[in-house]
Amino acid sequence: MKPSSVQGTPRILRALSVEYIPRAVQEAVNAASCVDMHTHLYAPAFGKLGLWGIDELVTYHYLEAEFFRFSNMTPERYWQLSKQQQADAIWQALFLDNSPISEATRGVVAVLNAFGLPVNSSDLSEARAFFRAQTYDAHVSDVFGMAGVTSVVMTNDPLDRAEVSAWMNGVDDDPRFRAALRLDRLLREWSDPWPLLAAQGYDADDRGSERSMKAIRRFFADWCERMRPLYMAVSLPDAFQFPEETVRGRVLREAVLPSCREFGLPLALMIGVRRQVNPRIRLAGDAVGKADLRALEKLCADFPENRFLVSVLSRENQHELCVYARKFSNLMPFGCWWFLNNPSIVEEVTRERVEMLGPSFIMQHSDARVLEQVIYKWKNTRRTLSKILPEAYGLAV
Ligand code: RAT
Ligand code: ZN
Repeated sequence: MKPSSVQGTPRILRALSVEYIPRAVQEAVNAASCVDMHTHLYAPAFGKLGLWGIDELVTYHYLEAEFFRFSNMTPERYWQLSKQQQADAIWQALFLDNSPISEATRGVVAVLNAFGLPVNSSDLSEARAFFRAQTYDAHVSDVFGMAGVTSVVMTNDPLDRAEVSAWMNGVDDDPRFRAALRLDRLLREWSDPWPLLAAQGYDADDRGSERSMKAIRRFFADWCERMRPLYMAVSLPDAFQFPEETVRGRVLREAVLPSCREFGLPLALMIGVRRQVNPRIRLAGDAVGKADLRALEKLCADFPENRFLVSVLSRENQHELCVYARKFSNLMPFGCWWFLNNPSIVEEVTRERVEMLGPSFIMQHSDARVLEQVIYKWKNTRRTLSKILPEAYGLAV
């Protein structure tokens, strides 16, 4: 497996004397174009599924979580508001009544700045007028250009009704957007995927029977042909165990892993999320827990023909992940996910990974849910890399 983001200039840097390294690194990092390997963005063909513009930026669930810390408004009342009213309430609470100094609020300020829009205005009308004047397709190219991103990988769940109908209507090939086949509805314990599979004509049951495994493998084969995904992916709780004598354990072992091998796809495991500790705040209500990475050890050791892309959500699991990556070459750590995607933690985690793995990992993905977020998320990633890499190269010469 070849890591993508941190490769490209070592020989040049080795030939430089120490004092030129920071500048050379900065130039290389700024000039590099990125493939954003995990986002929640959508190609224009998916219509309304693709989120963009000021109201979506301001109501990003990272900001909603912060809003409820400041506002007296109950979540129940907030969910009754229109998107625009929600954005107005958040703008007032986080940007006018308080200082926008958190990572998520600074991100909105950075996007406004990037488009030359006012950052201290009492309302969002000018920003709304600007975004209304854009068409999504052309705007995507502009935004990717500003972020230095050539393409992004979407998150595509073949059991999600809205997605299924978009795919069934035919999705034009768009080289800016690649697919990833997301397995959360199939593998997560909260979901009941069987009626959804049956509705698509796959006769699977909740007992993990042989017939069921065959049906799920047919489901994968059909969706791989339709989506042409770059990888399969699933987010998993901190309590994730493998092997596990449950239906999920069986589906993973007897359907997911063999299909990944058959189609030459890595499996992305995003481990450590504790879903809905506060359901009142919906998407913002998920938390984190330290996972037992022996499950990962078992997967890497027992399935050497499978490749695993792995991100762990807990800061406490990061060092262990690096150690496992040194043991198993079929394990590729990627990104600083969700609550880790803050400059101080990205810096710490990336430094640790460079020290333990050299450039053999994927430094970052944006996880953007709203198109324009790639601008600030990749800008911040480049800034952090420009700080870390000169130190690493400086110590190497
Ligand atoms: O970072 C996020 O936006 C989270 O809500 C999740 O979507 C997470 O990234 C995931 O892919 O499960
Ligand atoms: Zn995500």
